[in-house]
Amino acid sequence: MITRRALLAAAAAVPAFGETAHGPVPSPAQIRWHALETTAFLHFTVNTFTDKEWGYGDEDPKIFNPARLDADAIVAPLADAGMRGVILTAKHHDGFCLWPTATTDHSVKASSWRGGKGDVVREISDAARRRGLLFGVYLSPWDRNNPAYGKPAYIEIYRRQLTELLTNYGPIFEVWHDGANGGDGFYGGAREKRTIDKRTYYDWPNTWAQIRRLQPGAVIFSDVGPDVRWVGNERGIAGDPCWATYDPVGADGGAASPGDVREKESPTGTRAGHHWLPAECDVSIRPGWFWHENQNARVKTPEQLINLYYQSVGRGANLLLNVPPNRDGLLSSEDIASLKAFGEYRRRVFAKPVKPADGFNIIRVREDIRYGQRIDEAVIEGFDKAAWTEIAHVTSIGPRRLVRLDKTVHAQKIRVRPVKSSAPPKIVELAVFSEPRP
Ligand code: FUL
Repeated sequence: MITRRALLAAAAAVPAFGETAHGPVPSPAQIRWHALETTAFLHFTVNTFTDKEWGYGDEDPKIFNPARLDADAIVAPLADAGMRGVILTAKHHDGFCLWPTATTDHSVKASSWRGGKGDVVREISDAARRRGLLFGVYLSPWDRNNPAYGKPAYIEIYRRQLTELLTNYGPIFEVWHDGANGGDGFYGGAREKRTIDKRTYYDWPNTWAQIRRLQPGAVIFSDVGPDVRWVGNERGIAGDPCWATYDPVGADGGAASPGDVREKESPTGTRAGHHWLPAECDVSIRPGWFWHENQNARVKTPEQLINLYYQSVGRGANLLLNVPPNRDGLLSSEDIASLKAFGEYRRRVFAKPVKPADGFNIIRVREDIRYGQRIDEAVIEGFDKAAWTEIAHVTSIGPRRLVRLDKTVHAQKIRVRPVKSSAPPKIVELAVFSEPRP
C-alpha cells in the first residue's frame, strides 16, 4: 500500500521544471529519512535477562518474560523526545526472534511471556503507529542459534524472516543490517566457530532486491548502504564535514559489503562521491546496547544528548538513539527522565525561529537536497549598522547544518554567503534560534 505521505515525498523529490540536479541526489525514501532527524533504537531480547551484550545462542527461550511489557509506555517517552521512528531488534546475534516466526522454534513462541502467544514486533509497531512514529526492523545476519548458519540454507531462512517482517507489520521505514559477521556460537548444539566470507555468503544484492520489492519506501542501512551508511563509530558523532555522498570501498580495496568498516572515511563521506549515502549515528543512551541493571546510574544526561544532537543532526546526519527496555518490558525511570528533558529542550529552542535583531545563538541552514549537495564552504554573515560581518564559517550543509555560537549575536539581517560550491547554491532555509544559557 502506498501511503499519502509516501506519495507526497515522491512528488517532492522531483526537481521543478527546468532545474537540473548536480551529482547524486537522494531517492524519495532517503528524502523522507532525512526529515526524521532523530529515531530511536530498541535493543531487547534474551540478553536483557542474561545481562549479556551478545548472546551465544544457547539461551533457554523461557527466560524471556517481560511480564509488564507495555508498548505504549515505551513509545510515549520516545515520541515526547522528538523521535520520529523506532527500530526494534527483531533478532539479535543470539537468534531469538521477537515475533512468532515460522522459521525457527527459538522465538517468543517458546518463551514464558504471555504463554507463548505474544508478539513484541506487533506490539511495538502498533504502538509506534498510534503515536505517529515510523517503524523499522533490525535483523541480525549473524545467527548464533541457527544450525544452518554458515551454510547456503541459512540465507533462505534469513530471507524468509525478512519476508515475514516486511509483509505482516505494515509499512517499514528502515531495514537495519549490522556488520557483525560469524564467529563462535551454539549453532543448534554444534558449539563451534563458523566463519563466512562476508563478501559472498549473504548474497546481499538479491536480499536487497527482495526488500525493495516488499517495502519500496524503506531505506536499507549497513556499514556501506545501499541507502544509509554507518557513521563509523558508536559514539553518535558525525564527521565535520559530513558529506551525504560516499563511495564505499571494501576492506581489501574491492567491492564493499556490510562489515567493511572504514573508521576514517565513513564519518566524513566522500566529497564528489558517486552515491547519495548519508550517515546515521547510532549510539546508546547507556554504556551497553542492552539494559543492564548496573548501568542505571550511567544513563546519558540531557546535556550529553543535546551535545550529540548537534554533533550528528547538526552536521547533516541522523541520530539513532538506543533506549533499551528493561526486564519488566518498560523503559527505566532514569532513561525516561533524560528523554523528557531532551524533548523539552528541543521544543523550547526549535519550536519557533527568533528575529535576528532580538538575538540568537543557534543558526540552522539547509540546502535543497533534491538538487544535490552543492555547497563546499560558506560563511554566515550579519548586517548591522553599515556592514556585513562574519558570524560563522561552515563546510558541508546538505540536509542541515546547525551552528551553536559561543555567544548571543544581534543583527538587523543575516545571510549565507557561499565561498565555494560545485554548482549554483540552492539554500532553502536560514533560520536562527535562541537557547537559554547560564
Ligand atoms: C553491532 C552489534 O554487534 C551490537 O550488539 C549492536 O546491535 C550494534 C548496534 O550493532 O553490530
